[in-house]
Amino acid sequence: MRTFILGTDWGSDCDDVVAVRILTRAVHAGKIRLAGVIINHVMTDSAASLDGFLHREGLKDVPIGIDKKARDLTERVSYQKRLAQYAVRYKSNEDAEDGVKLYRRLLAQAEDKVEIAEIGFLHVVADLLESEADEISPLTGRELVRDKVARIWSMAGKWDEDGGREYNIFCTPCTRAGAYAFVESCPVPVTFLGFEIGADVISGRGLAKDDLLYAAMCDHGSPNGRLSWDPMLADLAVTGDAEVAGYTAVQGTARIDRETGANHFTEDAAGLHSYVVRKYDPAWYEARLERAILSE
Ligand SMILES: [Ca+2]
Repeated sequence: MRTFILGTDWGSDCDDVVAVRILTRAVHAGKIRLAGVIINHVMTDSAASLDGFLHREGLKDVPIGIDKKARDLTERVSYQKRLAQYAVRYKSNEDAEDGVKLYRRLLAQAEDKVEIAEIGFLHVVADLLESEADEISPLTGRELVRDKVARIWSMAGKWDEDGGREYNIFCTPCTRAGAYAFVESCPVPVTFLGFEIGADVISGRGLAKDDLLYAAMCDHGSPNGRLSWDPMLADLAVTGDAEVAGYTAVQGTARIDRETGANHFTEDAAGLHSYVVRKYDPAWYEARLERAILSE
């Protein structure tokens, strides 16, 4: 079975919660295993709210890591307090392991290659790549990723124009530097799903009023659904095949401008990077996401 580690900027937008719903339903359906979640945007109730949601989703033993450096990111709380009420294992961020250490531990322990789905900022994965050998593993982070990661799926960038800019990359100097370092040094294939993919696709419209995901979306101010960047990345990653998930993949080499966060792309059949292009209209993806969100 394919194993995933999720990276998320859990907190500022509710599309991360929709994405986690898609992943937890995929776990229950026996499609994937979720080995851990690393939070890369730290707020007061980050770990507790994620733990609470995972427990309510029926996943009770997923380890949570967090960016202990928590550099220059803003606080915009919406659903955290509500979800934190259900926390069991992680009552505060102090209970969560450092994100890089958890990545290293999960990769060192993995018997088969895993995949990383990233629906937030890229600076913690970049820190993983730059990490040195330690008590967890004699391998550097780059060696661990090379040996233990099959592919990284990243919701980041804007690929329908040269010089496009997208939040997960340009948000702060920290995220820009992280995205730049990640793209330059990641030794395994990366599939990007850009801003343009989810910008007119709504998900989370068909939820029951007693669904905790619905409550979280209301807390965010999105009772009628939300744009679908992270859910579409989750669906693409779980599906594991761009064509089947409704996309054409463009292969090549991505580049990030460290100062502005602008992205560039050079097509190359041998490149390690790809970005996806939609094949269908928004309704096709909305129906697909609704099935993934509501499946038992
Ligand atoms: Ca996100």
